[in-house]
Amino acid sequence: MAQQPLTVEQFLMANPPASLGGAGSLTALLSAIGLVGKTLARDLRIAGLLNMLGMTGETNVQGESVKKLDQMANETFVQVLQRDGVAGALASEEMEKPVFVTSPGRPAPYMVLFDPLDGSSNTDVNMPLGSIFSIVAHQNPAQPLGDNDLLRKGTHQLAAGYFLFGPSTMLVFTTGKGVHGFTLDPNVGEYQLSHPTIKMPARGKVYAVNEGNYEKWPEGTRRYIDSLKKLDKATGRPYSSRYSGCLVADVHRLLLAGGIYLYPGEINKPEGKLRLLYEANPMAMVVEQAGGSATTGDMRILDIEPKKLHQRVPLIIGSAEDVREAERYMEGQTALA
Ligand code: AFP
Repeated sequence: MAQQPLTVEQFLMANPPASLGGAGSLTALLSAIGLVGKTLARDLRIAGLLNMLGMTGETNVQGESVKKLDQMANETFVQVLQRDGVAGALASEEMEKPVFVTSPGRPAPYMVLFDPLDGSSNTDVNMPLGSIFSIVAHQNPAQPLGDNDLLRKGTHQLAAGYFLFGPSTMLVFTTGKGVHGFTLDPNVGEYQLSHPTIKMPARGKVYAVNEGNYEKWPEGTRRYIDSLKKLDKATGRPYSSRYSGCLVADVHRLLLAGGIYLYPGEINKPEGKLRLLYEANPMAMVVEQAGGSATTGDMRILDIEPKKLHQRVPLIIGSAEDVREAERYMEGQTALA
């Protein structure tokens, strides 16, 4: 009989992440996050039958119209992680303020920041969706948590990852010891190790960007994207354009096949669109752990000192050589005439 792949819990038992506030607590938190993913996978699969498509009629802190599935996903994260008691604070793309969780006599060592449903423009058209999470430590568990405690640099993340809701549901995460991918077997109800120790190719042949914003970009960014379309066999150009509207789906492709994703700054919006604490930071930790890079065009994402919970940053992420080349253009330097 074929060897049964490890489940997430078995994998974490065999490779215990450094835990705070008692052995196994980070494993318990990751397992609780796993339950969120299973619940979302179940509901997303039949969303059209649950009257869960369309809008709620509300607007979130980002000024975006809230989809019913955004709200459902956010509530699922909060309900499951509040119950667990190891997370002292929960911050989400869908919530203006964090939720603080107090468990009397049981200091909660972790804080979880998440994008409950990434790719909302895909919800009603059955296209790929994701969820993104970042786990950071409560620096002083004896003290009550405040809003500013969540403003931690990406290098302080203890773990980060995402769910990809595609043809299959995957959980991909890192605890700082490489990146591992698990596929959910809905018949068994377990995530099973399908992609151990993912290594990102140093260079790819694919780029992912919303070219509809081309006219809004600074000169360096335009020149870089133009350079990818040049006929140049030596450097594998032209690259193919692959943009799904879902950061998780696009970065997952790059993690396995190489290439680059960009949501760059714009002339009138230099901070770009994506959020630092629950989109850019966790995806940057995953990609760096797989050998790739993540930058604003000038600065390593994980070194940014956060100032606001819903702060936005330009994101250029992917294969190390591709990101370095993009940076050269964005710094105005031209690598290729
Ligand atoms: P939503 O989750 O708000 O739809 O945003 C998705 C996202 O953050 C990222 O997943 C996409 O790559 C990008 O924004 C899509 O943005 P555009 O629609 O402006 O291209």
